[in-house]
Amino acid sequence: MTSGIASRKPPEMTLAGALCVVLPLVQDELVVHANGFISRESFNLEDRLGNFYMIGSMGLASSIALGVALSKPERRVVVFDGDGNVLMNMGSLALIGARQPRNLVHFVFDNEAYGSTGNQPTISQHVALDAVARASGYIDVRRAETPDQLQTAAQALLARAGPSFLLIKIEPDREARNISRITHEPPQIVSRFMGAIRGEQPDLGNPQDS
Ligand SMILES: Cc1ncc(C[n+]2csc(CCOP(=O)(O)OP(=O)(O)O)c2C)c(N)n1
Ligand SMILES: [Mg+2]
Repeated sequence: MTSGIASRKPPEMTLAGALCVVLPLVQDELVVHANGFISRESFNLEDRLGNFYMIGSMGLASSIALGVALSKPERRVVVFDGDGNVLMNMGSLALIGARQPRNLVHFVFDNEAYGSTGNQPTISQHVALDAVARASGYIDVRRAETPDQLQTAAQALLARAGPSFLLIKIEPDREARNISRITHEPPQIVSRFMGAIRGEQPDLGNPQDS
């Protein structure tokens, strides 16, 4: 008899691979990133003024996103979260479900590990985070295990009213990633993000714009 774990198909995506599918779909959304490699990988692939990178504090990306979503209902707010982060602050799922922010889309990159600190296993293998989100009251909950499923689900959720939740099963990075840290200081991350919330455009110094 094979165990559930042994018979499970390995995920087809790395974190970077999954971000490469999702990032082209993101337009003027505000994106709140969980700490660690999720922030760093996204920052290195495409830094945006509308990106908030959580530095250090685990679990809080979804809480910050909920606050922004409730105070700016006209803006779509996306969370790039990790399984370890979600497990650390699972009450945030309940609060999002209870408050029903229609403009909040919650993506969870689930590698079943604390990838940023050396792939120590989390318990997301045993706790179906999508089922927790559904029970908490998210109105559209999906799971993606392949790039095609991710593309279809992310596109749909970014175009619909939420709160919605997408569990993206990814493989842990097998080798240590030498990926650069966020180069902005925390106060700069905040002021850029506040500017993006207010709809300010970056000053690119292009004479054609004047
Ligand atoms: C309270 C707290 N404990 C531990 C850490 C160290 N730490 C930083 S990122 C991280 C792993 C986060 O796991 P997950 O959300 O699954 O994201 P992944 O690293 O797998 O992409 C840990 C343990 C921390 N920053 N804060
Ligand atoms: Mg993880």
